[in-house]
Amino acid sequence: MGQETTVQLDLTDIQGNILRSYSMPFARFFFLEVIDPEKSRASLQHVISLVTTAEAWDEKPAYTFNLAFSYAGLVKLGAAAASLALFSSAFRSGMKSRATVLGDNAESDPSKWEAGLAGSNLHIMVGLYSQTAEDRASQSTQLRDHIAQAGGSRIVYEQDGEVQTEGREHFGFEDGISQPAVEGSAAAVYQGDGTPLPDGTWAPVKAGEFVFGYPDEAGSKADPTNSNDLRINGSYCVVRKLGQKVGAFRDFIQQTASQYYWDTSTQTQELIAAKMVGRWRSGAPLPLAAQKDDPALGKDNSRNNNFRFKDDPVGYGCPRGSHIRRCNPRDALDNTATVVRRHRMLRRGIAYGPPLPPGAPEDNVDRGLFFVAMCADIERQFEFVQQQWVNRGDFADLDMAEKDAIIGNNSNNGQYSIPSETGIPKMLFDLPRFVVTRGGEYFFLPGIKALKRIAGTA
Ligand code: N7H
Repeated sequence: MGQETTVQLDLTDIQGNILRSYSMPFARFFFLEVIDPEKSRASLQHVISLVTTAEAWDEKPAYTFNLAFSYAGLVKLGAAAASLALFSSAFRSGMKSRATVLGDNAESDPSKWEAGLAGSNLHIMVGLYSQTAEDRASQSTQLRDHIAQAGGSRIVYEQDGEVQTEGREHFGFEDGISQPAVEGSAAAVYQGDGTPLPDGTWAPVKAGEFVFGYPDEAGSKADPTNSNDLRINGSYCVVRKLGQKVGAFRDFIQQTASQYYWDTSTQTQELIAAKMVGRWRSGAPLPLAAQKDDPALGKDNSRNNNFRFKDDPVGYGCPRGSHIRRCNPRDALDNTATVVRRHRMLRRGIAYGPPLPPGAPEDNVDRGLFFVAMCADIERQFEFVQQQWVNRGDFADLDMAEKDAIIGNNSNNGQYSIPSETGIPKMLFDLPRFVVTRGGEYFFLPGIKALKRIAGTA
């Protein structure tokens, strides 16, 4: 990394899933409605000591627990008005009301969301990660018993997540490779994780972009001495259940190979898939492996994120509209020094649902990504990326109508351009939607001290 840091993060107070990916294969998310605030606060008091913090691990635990609250949840639990007023308007409004900004229309419209994930009663989210399915089952039983006995809240929805074979998500790509390096965090970082500097190195992103109470990239920070501020050492947590239409994605790639490349070989289909994401399924990034896959590069964390886009302004290697170039343009935008680093997020999602076996027809079983992302500014980070970079093309000098081919809210009218230095550029039309929003909410992961205040003990 290119810069030394002096920031001391209070790792004992910050919840663990903000600063590090647990990299555990099993997860379960419980969504609770508070029905009796007093009993619910009392039950929270009992579980605070179980919450996994960002402190270093001598040994990786068998499971982890984290607690997050929606704005409606904080209100219901009786947080003080002066504290509530400090939260952002997107968080206070809730995810459903941000449908226009997020592009949640047509099949992703909140009116079509799963009943359990569409209500305004998602007050508390408990995140459980474990190394084994047995631990997930036994810890879930204990949690359900605790909730039933405490009587302050009821479980309204549960969502399981499982890391798929080789860590691949349902479209078959290696996921969870690129994460912003956070200043002062002890999590492992690799070349390419931070902000590109002109000398070829990378600077970690300021902690305040993700955790309240520390300077952000603009030098501002929430006042850690403000006793009303429940945000200190906490982070917003964007939760979205994103269904993936795997059969439609595979069909589209095959049709594109036939229609635009006149060659349906596996090699051509893999190339088209890679051009849409910006990485081969192995994780090897197109800027470092433009012509053919390099699985060894895909696996090598010291190399697989160490790339930039500026030397390829047209996008011959990695298309300007590809998913990774849109979601983190690195040095591709002229004003990159001031802008891109203000729109980062820590991704902590996990796949859900069974895989669709290779070659199998669409079975209409629900599968996808349980998307979880942490940031300190929902509007500027998550919503900006979703609205301006995912669902618009003009920021990259593409057609306004061109959207992210993987997660854009296309309705059989999408377009996607694949430039080529040596052959005919391809302009694909009529892209369907491959990713559908099935529900979600904005949550907040408080620091431990703030948790105690929410539970009424401090
Ligand atoms: Fe994306 N995919 O499997 O195709 N994503 N994503 N994402 N995504 C990334 O670098 C995927 C979604 C980001 O720094 C990879 O870890 C799928 C949303 C960002 O270079 C792959 C879905 C948002 C990055 C996928 C989905 C983002 C990223 C490459 C939904 C934010 C890092 C592997 C079902 C609004 C970019 C990796 C960087 C990478 C896929 C959703 C953002 C393979 C299937 C909603 C910031």
